[in-house]
Amino acid sequence: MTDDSISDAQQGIFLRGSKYLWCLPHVEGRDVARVASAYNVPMPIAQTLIARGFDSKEAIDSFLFSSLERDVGDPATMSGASEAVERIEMAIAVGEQILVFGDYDVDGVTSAALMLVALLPLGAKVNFFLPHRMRDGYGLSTKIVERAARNGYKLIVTVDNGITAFEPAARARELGVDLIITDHHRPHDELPEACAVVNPAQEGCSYVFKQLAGVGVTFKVLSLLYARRGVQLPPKAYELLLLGTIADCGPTFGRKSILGQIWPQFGQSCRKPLADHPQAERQGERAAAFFDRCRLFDCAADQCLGAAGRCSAGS
Ligand SMILES: [Mn+2]
Repeated sequence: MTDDSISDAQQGIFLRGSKYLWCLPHVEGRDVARVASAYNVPMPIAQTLIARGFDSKEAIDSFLFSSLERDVGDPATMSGASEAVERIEMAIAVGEQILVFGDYDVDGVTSAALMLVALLPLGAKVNFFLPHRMRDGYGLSTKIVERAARNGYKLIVTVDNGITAFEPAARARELGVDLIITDHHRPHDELPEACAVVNPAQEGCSYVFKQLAGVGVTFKVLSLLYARRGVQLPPKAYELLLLGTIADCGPTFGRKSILGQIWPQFGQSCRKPLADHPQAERQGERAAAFFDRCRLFDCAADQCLGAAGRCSAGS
């Protein structure tokens, strides 16, 4: 913020960082103390919770202690998810070749990896294509569809892209290649013609949480597939979900739906490092340590995986 706006700020706490002057919203000291003692969390965490609107017991409980049963939306309520699952099941049953078409950013890479990690153990004949940032550009193209058809693919599943792939969808139809679109970007008024379009942002989709990353949408389709088979997703699926989610849309990470999906499983892979955390004994401190790790993780993911998409393939 600029110095001019400081005088406008009615109340609040100012903190001077190395680059910015931060204005923290004013919250009642009494409320901060009450939340800090009720949840056994440090005062700054209590202050942040209240400042961000988590001021009732229900809101704080839901944020800090989400559960899969209580807080996670049913994937069957996501428009197109059932159709997508049925088409993928058919491809597995008859041994059709499936091409997963991803994206070059962290969300797109983890979405494609998640598809493979989940479909390969089910016996799917599945391969992936990640576009080259410069050579292929973003999103499914008619060129890729034509190449996939030439190489014998009968089903293309887009992840983290495809919601505006009108021409590629029409070309796939002409070539007898079925297309499933899974995406989280904002749709246009019309949708591409495809076997199934899964995107919580599309009109009429009743799935409750609209801000899923691409990897979150991929996860919901796969969790429906696995639920219908009565089996558990591989643990790796949750790590990829976490990685893609925090790298793609940090601000929505921590919303109860996302946290609810990944907390129990990620808790397992984090158990050792968190147990090593000197102050990780109590729930609130575990949560704080968890978010610290996520911030680090976010940077690392963007730096390492995001950078990979900017590099030339080299030799
Ligand atoms: Mn994305």
